[in-house]
Amino acid sequence: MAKTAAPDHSPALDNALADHQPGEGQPPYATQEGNAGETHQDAGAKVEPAAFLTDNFGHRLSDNQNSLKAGERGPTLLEDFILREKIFHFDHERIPERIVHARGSAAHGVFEVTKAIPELTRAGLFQKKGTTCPVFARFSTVAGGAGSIDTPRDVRGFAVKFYTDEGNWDLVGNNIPVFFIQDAMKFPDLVHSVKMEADRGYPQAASAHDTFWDFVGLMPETMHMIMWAMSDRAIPRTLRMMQGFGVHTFRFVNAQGQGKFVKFHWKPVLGLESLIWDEAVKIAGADPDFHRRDLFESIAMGSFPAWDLGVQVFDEEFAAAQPYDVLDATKLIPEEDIPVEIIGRMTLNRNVDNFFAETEQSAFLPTNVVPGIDFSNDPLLQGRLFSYLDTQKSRLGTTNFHQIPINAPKCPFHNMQRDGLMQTLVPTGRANYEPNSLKEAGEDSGPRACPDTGFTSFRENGERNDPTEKVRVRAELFADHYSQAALFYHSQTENEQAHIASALVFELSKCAMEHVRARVLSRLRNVDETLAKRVADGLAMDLPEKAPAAREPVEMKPSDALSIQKQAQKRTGMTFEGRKVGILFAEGSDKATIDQLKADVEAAGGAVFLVAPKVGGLSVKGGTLKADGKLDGSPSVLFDAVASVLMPAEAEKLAKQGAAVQWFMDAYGHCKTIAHCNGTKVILAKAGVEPDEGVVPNEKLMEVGPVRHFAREPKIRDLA
Ligand code: HDE
Repeated sequence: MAKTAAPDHSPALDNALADHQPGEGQPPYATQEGNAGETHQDAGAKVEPAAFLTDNFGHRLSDNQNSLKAGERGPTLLEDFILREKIFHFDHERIPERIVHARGSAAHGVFEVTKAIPELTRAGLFQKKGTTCPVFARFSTVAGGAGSIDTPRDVRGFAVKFYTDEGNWDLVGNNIPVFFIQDAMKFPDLVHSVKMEADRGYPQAASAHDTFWDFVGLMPETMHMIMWAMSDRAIPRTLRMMQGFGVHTFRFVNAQGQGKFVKFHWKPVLGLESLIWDEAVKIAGADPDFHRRDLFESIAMGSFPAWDLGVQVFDEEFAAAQPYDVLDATKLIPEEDIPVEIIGRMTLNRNVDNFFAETEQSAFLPTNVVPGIDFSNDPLLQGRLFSYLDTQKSRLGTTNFHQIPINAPKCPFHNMQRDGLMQTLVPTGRANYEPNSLKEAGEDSGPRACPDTGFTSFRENGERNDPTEKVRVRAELFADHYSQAALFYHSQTENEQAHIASALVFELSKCAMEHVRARVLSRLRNVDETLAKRVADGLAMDLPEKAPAAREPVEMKPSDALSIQKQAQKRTGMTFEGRKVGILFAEGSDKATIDQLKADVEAAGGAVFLVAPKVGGLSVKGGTLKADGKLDGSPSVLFDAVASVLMPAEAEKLAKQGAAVQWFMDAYGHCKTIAHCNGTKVILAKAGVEPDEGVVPNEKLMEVGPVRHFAREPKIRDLA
């Protein structure tokens, strides 16, 4: 169905559209010219009117009325992907409604600055009179569900999203300047008490019931707000004639870093108007959508609602002199004490095109502030700073909810956040971390922080002489990055140090960017000069200049607890526990020897895995023996130590097999204990196994244990 442009919308047009049934009496395919939406849709692009009906993947549908059946009266076929997609999508149409403020109506508009206030805030928006920015405003009731009436006695949400050049600023307020509670901790209790009662599921959208008034009676801090909620403010005549308030005390910060407290006010150009309670009740029956319809129709008719944005600005001195705390959201500042200064006007001039895509999916975040607007320590506000991001993720189902067009900023946004459910952006390159030096290799290195123009929190809390400061810094001692790196390195055995050097050489050899290798070497010089030299040699590179240390490292006494090998040397007993020994046997091997080895290892808490050229069962001296694994599928890397029991003739045969030779070569190369019988020697010789303390007759297996014999390593491997 063709989309209706908002300003043309009228009940008459509604009827005309309802009568139009595309598909009925038409050929299955419309003409080529008619298919305006044939081009692909970019993410977030408007769905253009189109003549061809397709499924979600662009396949044209020939019949959208009848499911596919096995014969006229037969069962529906599972094959019917068209039916399945249509029903499946329908099944998933709903998302969780907002926990509070579920019932809302919204519109697009524009905000224009009518008074520049650079002396108060560095926010780009407010630097020049006449600056405009697009806005999206959503008005809501609080307690009722998404389908509830528009005119209950309730607070109204007044949330405005400013799409500024410096990012979104969300002023998420109410039509009442104070709130029920003082601390975020009480919010779930407040909301539970006012929503429909937990056992009976009613009343809907009403505060006139036991639990709410029970809460009120027990929480005297609600009294001020109760005055407002019981006043005519809670039954506005129209959304267009109610005030809005930021409620909390916020902070303006100017380019010099000076801060002032600020409270935000929206004043309706049409003035304030409320209903009489009796009217509100009757309207609830006569037109439950009274406010939604009123907003939509006013805008559609070109009668655009407008509000002036005003500010009450004050300093710490004023705050300290009041008989109330400006951080307490149950208090207002009388306009007689601090007048409201008007700085801009919002005009709502465009209805949403799609209620779900825009109004329902809009996500407001009090944390959306721009440089020059900051928070105060109001404990209610502080709780909100956490809550909204969390709720949007669960309501919209993904951390990428900011990509939904209504939530996306209209200025560019770049960062290294990646992936996640429903990712619609396609970032290119590999700069998904920061810092990076990919630029030095001629690659795109991605965006960087901008200390001058980026958001910085107002440093001094300043409220009631709070001595703490908000800072993004690390304490001075955190600047020592090398002392403990050196401590670790110097605590290792010679062998372990060689492993570290080898690992660095291996890893950096895989690193194709030479400037990166050089930078790491320059840092290693702060850890240990010989290590740096060793690694440089391994890479065939010259040692670069030593990197300057942010803080000179200090000498620390080496610690044996940091070395695996030193720990292993100190360990007594238990060496077989949790370890596995592979025993190689073949045709004719001596079963008694194998059984004895197995029994000894198992008695010591270890496990044995029998390896043979064939698994089905070999005849051995003393019976038949089945292997747990075939030789070429059970390499010695799977075991902590190996043993072998072989008749000389079988050993001769195995010595010609790569798998057998490799079995011992690897065990030797990996510094493992090799216990063996005499017959095995022919394979050991072929595998280059030289006698050492870890190459022992089978009888010595238990004595030596499944430990590593690192003394062997220099013989077999050129350590960097
Ligand atoms: Fe909200 N509030 N709120 N609130 N609030 C939500 O966020 C919350 C409070 C307000 O049109 C939720 O997206 C906590 C004060 C408006 O989409 C949720 C606390 C004020 C809207 C939430 C408060 C508001 C919300 C529900 C106490 C006036 C609707 C869905 C610390 C200044 C925005 C959502 C829209 C919505 C939490 C108190 C205004 C659950 C925890 C005070 C206008 O995140």
